[in-house]
Amino acid sequence: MTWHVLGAGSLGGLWAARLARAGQPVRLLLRNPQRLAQYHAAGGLTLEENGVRQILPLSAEAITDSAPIHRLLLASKAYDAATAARALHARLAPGAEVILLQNGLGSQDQVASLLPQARCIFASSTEGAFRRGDFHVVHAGAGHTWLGTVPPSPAPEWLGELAQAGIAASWTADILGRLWRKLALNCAINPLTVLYHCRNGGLQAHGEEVAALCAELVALLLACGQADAAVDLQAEVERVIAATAANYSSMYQDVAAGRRTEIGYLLGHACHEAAQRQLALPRLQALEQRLRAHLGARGLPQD
Ligand code: NAD
Ligand code: KPL
Repeated sequence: MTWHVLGAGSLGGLWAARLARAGQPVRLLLRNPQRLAQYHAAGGLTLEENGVRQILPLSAEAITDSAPIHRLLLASKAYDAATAARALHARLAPGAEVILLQNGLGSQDQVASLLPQARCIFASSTEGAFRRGDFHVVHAGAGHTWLGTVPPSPAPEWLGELAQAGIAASWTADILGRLWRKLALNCAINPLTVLYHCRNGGLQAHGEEVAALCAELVALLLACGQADAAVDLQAEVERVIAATAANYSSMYQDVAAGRRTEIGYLLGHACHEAAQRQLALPRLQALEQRLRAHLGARGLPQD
């Protein structure tokens, strides 16, 4: 079974390169024929790990091709996932499996409703990768990927292919809990690093604010039926801040580089879910407003 991978960015490129190196059939799905021509001119996808660069001439095609897709890894940003799903709708075979590798929440449901013929598998990953340039991916930090469906279902047999390819992954019956927990961590850390213009460790000077946000996030998780994701949230946030003290958060890096953030699927989703439940979370709502204003002042999308 061919692994179709959209897009050829950081995580998509990392998975595609690893699967192909393990002998799995992989085809990259590129935005249009021009992008495909650029890919061919680059000679393939470059994966850089531990300072070693390897060019992998993976097969690729434009998303506008017509061959049916049976297994898709959708590895776009959350705000691009629905557009990509619409573009691929006609190509997805009945019963196709679609792995949704988006951070945050909200995009998975959008895609699942656009692709009723597919089995959508949600993923939450702690891998670290970035793009050094077009079709050039750097694996910056080993992590783990959790996969599962809503409602829970048995693991697919290809899970073993991931292990053979060196992709550390586990199947979970509680993928929503995993996604909510990561969303809560991101909401407690990332926006403040943008507003205080600091590394994650800089938040140690704002302990009270972090604690107050964690208390509201716990209230939200409980209201959303995510009690397991709420356990010891503040302690884990403090652990992550200490363990990643020298790092800039992903949202900080996006803003610094003038890139769109995934705010709509992180803090925006949290505030939306609170509003749906008429749950007053003043700190979180004020944080969302401050962050949106900050993004707007820099000419960046506020959603
Ligand atoms: P990325 O921007 O590096 O890659 C996304 C790719 O998708 C880009 O190459 C883009 O051109 C492509 N794309 C988007 N729409 C497309 C379309 N319609 N047709 C073809 N290609 C399309 O993003 P990323 O860092 O790989 O992140 C993907 C998701 O994984 C995000 O939600 C992110 O938060 C999450 N994540 C990333 C990391 C990481 O270390 N990079 C870690 C954990 C989670
Ligand atoms: O995932 C992160 C990010 O930067 O996006 C951490 C390190 C957990 C900070 O929220």
